[in-house]
Formats: sequence, structure tokens, C-alpha cells
Amino acid sequence: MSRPLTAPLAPFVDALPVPRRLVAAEHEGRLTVRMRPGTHRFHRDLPESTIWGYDGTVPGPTIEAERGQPVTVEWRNELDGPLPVVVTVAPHAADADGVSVQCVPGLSGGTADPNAPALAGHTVVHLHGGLTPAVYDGWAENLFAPGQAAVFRYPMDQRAALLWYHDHVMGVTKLDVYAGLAALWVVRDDRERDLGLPEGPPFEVPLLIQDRNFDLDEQGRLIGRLVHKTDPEVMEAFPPFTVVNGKVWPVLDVQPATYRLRAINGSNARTYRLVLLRDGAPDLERITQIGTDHGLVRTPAPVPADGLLLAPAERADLLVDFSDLAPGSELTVLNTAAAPFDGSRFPAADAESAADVEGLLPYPELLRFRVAGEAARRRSIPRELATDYEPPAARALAGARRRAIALVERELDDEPNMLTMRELAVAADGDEDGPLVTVTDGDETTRYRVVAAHFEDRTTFFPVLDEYEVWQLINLTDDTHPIHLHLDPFQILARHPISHEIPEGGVENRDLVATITLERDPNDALSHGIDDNERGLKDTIRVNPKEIVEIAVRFTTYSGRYMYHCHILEHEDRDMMRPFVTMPATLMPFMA
Ligand SMILES: [Cu+2]
Repeated sequence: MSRPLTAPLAPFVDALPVPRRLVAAEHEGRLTVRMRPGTHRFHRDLPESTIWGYDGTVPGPTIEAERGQPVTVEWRNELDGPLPVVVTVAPHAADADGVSVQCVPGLSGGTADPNAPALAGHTVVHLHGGLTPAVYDGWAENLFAPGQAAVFRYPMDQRAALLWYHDHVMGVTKLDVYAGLAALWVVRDDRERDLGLPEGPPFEVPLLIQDRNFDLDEQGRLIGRLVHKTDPEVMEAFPPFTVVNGKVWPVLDVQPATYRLRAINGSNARTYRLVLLRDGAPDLERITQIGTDHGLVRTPAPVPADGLLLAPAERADLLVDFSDLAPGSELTVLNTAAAPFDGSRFPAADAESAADVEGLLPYPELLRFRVAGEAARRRSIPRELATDYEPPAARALAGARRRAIALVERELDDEPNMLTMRELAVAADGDEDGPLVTVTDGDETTRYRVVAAHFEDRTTFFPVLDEYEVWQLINLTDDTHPIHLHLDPFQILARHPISHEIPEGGVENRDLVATITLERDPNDALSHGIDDNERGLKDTIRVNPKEIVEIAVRFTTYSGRYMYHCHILEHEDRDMMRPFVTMPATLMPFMA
């Protein structure tokens, strides 16, 4: 814990904006969204920033769709360069005062990457969480140049949920999203309507949480220019200013009533642990989580005692009861998660002292609620929410194909580390020579070989449609990675603590040598538990250090080439992404 910094911007002075709603049914399901440069003011006291946005705004319009009513979007690329973000790697991790450079504005002595302004604005749109045919899923290499347009058809044959759409260009997703190319997409259905949940303003409020940094002029004053800054020790950007729906540290006036907050972490890399404070003390009991990535959970869940964790791309559907509060009451949402996030605990009761410059969290502030008005409108929370899914039965998983993926960090000289996913295949009997990954569970040891390491390596995952698979995500790094699968949602089965050893030089370009044991490492302080609110239909799951996360996934409906990846954008851009191809069962005998 280091001394706090003085914020160069006043918190809680801008009203929380609510993005414009674009209701598909009002346009007969046919929408046109233009990707355009625009200007945006991130804070009252900041000059305008140039951004790239859907319809030229930050965030872009929230698209609202009905289950079973297809939506066709013409995505028109009307960008023109240069990219409105200065990209730099500061020469040192800390400045002359010993302050982590990522916590302060400006370039911190870094030079602007000359390749960034040359980016002319190629784009591809991915609807995160969409059950989308492969041709419309936004493959990271199928790009549209300025002046070109793509017409994507989204069947919307999926349950109500908060999705989001964002840019997904190979290698520069981190820059395009940072420039502003991200927005929300809500799917609604009758089940939710039957429950009488708030829908639309004023009681349903989306919260797109991101972090941003800005440049300084020669006098050291903040200007609006967006800065993506990393440093020699941290290859992810953890900017100091938290932005909700496009404003730094906004305030929302609420009536004494029940609100439905649809929260999503749209940051490049930062994980948030949200704590609601009232008069300096945690007030988490007034929050009930009713939904997760792919919509309603089966029963309402309390927020974990430490606060609500949201890694990049994770969503939470929350009911917050303000009905007992007198006008003038103020509640503040703080973030207590240091960065890079490694799963460490932080008690909610200490939230007011969460500022941590070494932990790249100079300003824990996120959002304030201010109660105004008299009429109390409290809603009761249904005890049963979703009824359309069950945890997968042991019987259904008994014969399931199992896949293993190791998450590894490869250290490189003179350039940032590579975060990669190593797809593992069980080694044949007698196959002893060369690098092996072993996983020991009690008396049983399984030996694996790496069969794929980079995005462009050959595809090794061919899931058969409608068949359950169990994927093991084995984290051999020191940080938490939010792993996202495109297409269908999945359910978490287990978090197993592990100990592991990687010998010197064990992580090579393709090879990996590692000894993994399913046992708790004596130095491991993490719980490796599954939070109640993780037991829903997920598309992004946190994989903490020293653990294996097991998920059950069953792809349905669409055959084709999709991707899975870490949703830390700096990681997916730096090779922590792999393809998979879903296939109908009847085709498998004909696959060479
Ligand atoms: Cu990652």
C-alpha cells in the first residue's frame, strides 16, 4: 500500500449518461450502425476527446432485441484515420517520484508508437454472447476497410441477456475498443417479463465500466487525447480513470425504489471488485444478483462478502433496493481490486482504503448514487428465476470428450511477454521423449503433449454439435485470466487448486514442460471456491492462478469456425486466442 494520489479530476460531478436505445422492433429488425469518428467529453473538466464509436458515440447505441425476432445490422465502416489513441510503452515502470507510471496521465517519457496513427480503421464487429452463425460472428481476420460495409444477421434465438458488441480486429482489438468501439445489446424475452423486472428507463440502468487515460499538454494540464500506456513490467493497460457509460466517476440520482443495474466490465484488462458503501460501511445486502453473462440465474444470489467481481466481459444483472433511503442519502460504489488481478481477497470493510498505487489502483471511485424524491417503489424479488436450465447431470458428462488447455506466459527478451494457450493432447503410451506436461491427481498421472500454441497453429478442437464436452483450463501464470468462448454458454463444474512446477526454459515457442499436481500449494491463499453468482450460464470465466477450472460446454445450432480467448484484450491481441470448429456429428466420419 502506498500513499494516495490526488485526483486531477473531481469525482461525482457528471450525471451518469444512459446510452441511446435502438429498439430493433421499432425498425422492423433492420438496423444500420455507422462506425464513425466523433467527439466525446469524458468529464466536465476535460476538453473533448476524439473517439471512434458506433454511430460516433461513446458508448454506442444500446441495441434491444426480442428473443426469436432476428435482427439484421448493416455495419457501415465510415471511419477515417488516424486512430484517436496515442499508444506508448513508458521507459520505466515508476516515475522519478516512485509512482507507477500507469497511475498518472500523459506518456511518462514514452514515445508514441508510430504504427498506431497508421491504423486506417479496419474493423470487424463481434456480438459477445450472441448465438450467431459463424459467418456473422466477426472472425478477427475478416476485416472491413473504411468505405466498406457488412450486413450481419443475428437470429436472436437465445434467452434474454445483456450482450455487448465490440470490435475484434486481430492484434488491435485493445486499441479499437479503447478508442470507443464498444456498446451494449440487450435480448429480452417473455420469461423476464413474467417476472415483472424493471425494463427500460428509469429503473433499468446499464453500467458499462471501463478505464481510460488521457494525455497532458506542455504545461502538464490534462487534455482529452486518449492514451494507451503500458510499461516495461506490465504489458496490459490499467488506466487510472474509471469511466461508466463514458463518464469518469459519474453520479446517478435515484428514486427510493428498486433499480435493476445491468453491469458489464468493458475494460481492456482491469478486473473490478465492486463494493457499495453507505456512510463508509459496506452495504452489500441491498444488492441481489439475478443474472449473469447469459441471463437469469436459477435463484437470486447475494453478492459475495468481499464484493462483486467482474473480470473483463463478465456481466451481472443486479437488483438494488434504495426504497428505505431518505432523500439526500448517498451511496458510493468503489473498486477494491488491485491490478493485475490475481484473485487476492480484499475485505469489503476496508474498501475506503483500497487506493493502491503499486497495485495500479490510484482511485477506487467508480459511481455514486444520490437518493432524490419521495415515492418509494419497492419490488419483491421472485424466489425462482430461471427454469430453463439445470446443472449438467453426471450422466450427461460421463462420456464427454475432455480437453485440456494450459495458460502460460512466455518471457521474451526486448519485447513484451507472450501470453499463450497451449492445447494439450494425451501422449500415447510409450511416448516418453521430449517435453511433457504431466497432471497428477492422486495415484493417477496423465501425460500430455502440446499440440497447438499460437492462433495460427492448426486447429485441434472439433466439438461435435449437441454433445457435452468438459474443458479444463489450467492456469500456470500468476494472474487471473477471464477465458471467453464464442457461440454457446457453458457452466462451471469445479475449481481445483493445483501446485505446479515449470523448469527453467520450460516455456518455449511451442513446447511446454510442466509438472502439475491437483493439490493445494502451501503458499496459496486463494479459496478456489465458486461464487453463487458464477453458477449460471456463463461465456466468460475467471481462471485464477494455481487452479484448474473445469467447464461443461455443449455447442448447438451452428457449425463453423469460432474462437476462444482470454478477454484481457492485451492478451488476446498477443496470441492468447485459439480457433475451434464445431461440426455436425454426421460429418465427423468424413473428416480426413
Ligand atoms: Cu489473459
